[in-house]
Amino acid sequence: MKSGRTTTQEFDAVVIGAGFGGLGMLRKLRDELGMSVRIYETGDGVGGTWHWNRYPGARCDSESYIYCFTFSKELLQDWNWSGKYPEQPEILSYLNHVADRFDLRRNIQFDTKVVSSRYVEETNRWEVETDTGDRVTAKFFITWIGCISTSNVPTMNGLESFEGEWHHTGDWPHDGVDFAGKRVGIIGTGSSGIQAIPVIAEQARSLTVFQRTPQYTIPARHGTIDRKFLEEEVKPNYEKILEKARWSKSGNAVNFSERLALNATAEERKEAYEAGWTEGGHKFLWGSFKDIGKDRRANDTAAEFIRAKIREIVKDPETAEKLLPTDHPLGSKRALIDTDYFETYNRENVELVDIRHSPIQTITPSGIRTEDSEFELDMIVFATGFDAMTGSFFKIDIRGRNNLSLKDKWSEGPKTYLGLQVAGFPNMFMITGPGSPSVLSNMTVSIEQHQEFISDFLDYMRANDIEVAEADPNSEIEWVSHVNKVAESTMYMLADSWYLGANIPGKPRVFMPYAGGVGTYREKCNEIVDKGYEGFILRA
Ligand code: N01
Repeated sequence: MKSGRTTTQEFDAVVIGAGFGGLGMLRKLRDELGMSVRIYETGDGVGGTWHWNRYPGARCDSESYIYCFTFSKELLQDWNWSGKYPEQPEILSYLNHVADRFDLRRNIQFDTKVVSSRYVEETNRWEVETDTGDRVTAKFFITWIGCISTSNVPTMNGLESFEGEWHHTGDWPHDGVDFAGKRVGIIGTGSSGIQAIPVIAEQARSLTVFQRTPQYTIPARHGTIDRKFLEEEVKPNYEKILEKARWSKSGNAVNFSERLALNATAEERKEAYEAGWTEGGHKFLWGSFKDIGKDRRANDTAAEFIRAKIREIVKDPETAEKLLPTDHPLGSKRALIDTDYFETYNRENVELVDIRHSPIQTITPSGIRTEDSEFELDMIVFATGFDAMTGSFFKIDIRGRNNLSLKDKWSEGPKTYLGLQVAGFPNMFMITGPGSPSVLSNMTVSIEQHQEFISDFLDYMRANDIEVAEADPNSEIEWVSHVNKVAESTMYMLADSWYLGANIPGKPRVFMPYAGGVGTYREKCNEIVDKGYEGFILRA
């Protein structure tokens, strides 16, 4: 335990995490409901994901004008993003600006990890303990611990013997990493890897990419934001744009195509895919054909278009062949957009190693040995992802009614009602927990919807003298079954991905987020509210 503070205080609500989720929750509960709130934050600053993920090339893939808080009209009008997609340093500045502008820091205790939180039936309060010795109680316990924040450094023989530096993208040194003159190896080609690879390649002496699964990725066409678009189309129409995003499938204000790839001619398909590739970003998927996400034959037409692009871009045919994704449909893993990812393999200083066919055997003091080669490296970058959605919960000893631990309750996969509450854990709320659209959407839209839902719920409880709110176990069973059923009809079930826990050895294979879409989910939540918070057990 860290030494220093030891306090015993009482709050209306304790919130974990000072990222987008925690900051907005604090503002709502404190400034709109007049509650006493304490946020505990492990880091030494605000930002959450954007505080930790400082790897080169880190940025969000929702367009910047829609990746923001929307509770303040003035903030929306005042803040000017510089990039089409917001980059990590700018998102962090934005969150610092929000924390200062709305005077949020005074309710945040930084450098403090919550180690346990226990519901005490007799008092109807949560007892929260931290690694700094704080023991506080709160009526409401609210988690914003990030869906993708527990870094996964896979167990690899010999890592402790490596004499160079190694880093994980999700836990990147805050004062940066110097690649100059270094032989760098990177393991992983997911969202983080494909962003970092082109940037590291430009700075390092050499870059060796250890790839297990080739990826589909579309050019992002990132650049500075179109000022005219921002000033003339976005800012005067913000409310309309935001409303569209809130009721959309993915939390973005875009138009989805109504056309079917299987009804189009080969030429029409090529034209649509070329247009999407040229415009770039996720519009390649949304704007081309609606059956890509539902019908494997339609999906194959888009997948084959991307494979042809890879063959066209990558000059060395052997490298191009290794980069071709063939073992899973397009969009079955997290959809990716990139800047010069495939082009990077044309650089003299970049080498691609296929570890699916020649797996890593061991890390040696001077590099990495695969089954058929040895690579001398000065640095290893792990872009190997996260123990997503549940990993961060399990780092805290969370106990509900009858001392039931969340870890035990979720031993076969997470069980929640709406991704908001867990039966047996009264007055505990999760912002974008498992079972909500969260990671399948523009996060800020999903986060704000949960902040509003929770805040309205607590207000309703107060107005109606309700002391305890808890998910009904039957509603939880029905919701989990609905989440599974919706997932079954998607491409997501056809790949090994972190959505299914497949990246963590021993993790139950359960599809964790809700794939029904942000708008549908919002509608369900609203119906539940209209029926007096149906599915929740409410007690005076
Ligand atoms: O992690 P990932 P990530 N040996 O799990 C490989 C969000 N995000 O950090 O595919 C060898 O996607 C693994 O291989 P495979 C976003 O939601 C968003 O990149 O499992 N390789 C894969 O290539 C995203 O989905 C943004 O075969 C191993 C890679 O490591 C989520 O965060 C940017 C391995 C991990 O990919 C996570 O992305 C960044 C092993 N033992 C992140 N274990 C944007 O908004 C894993 N791999 C743009």
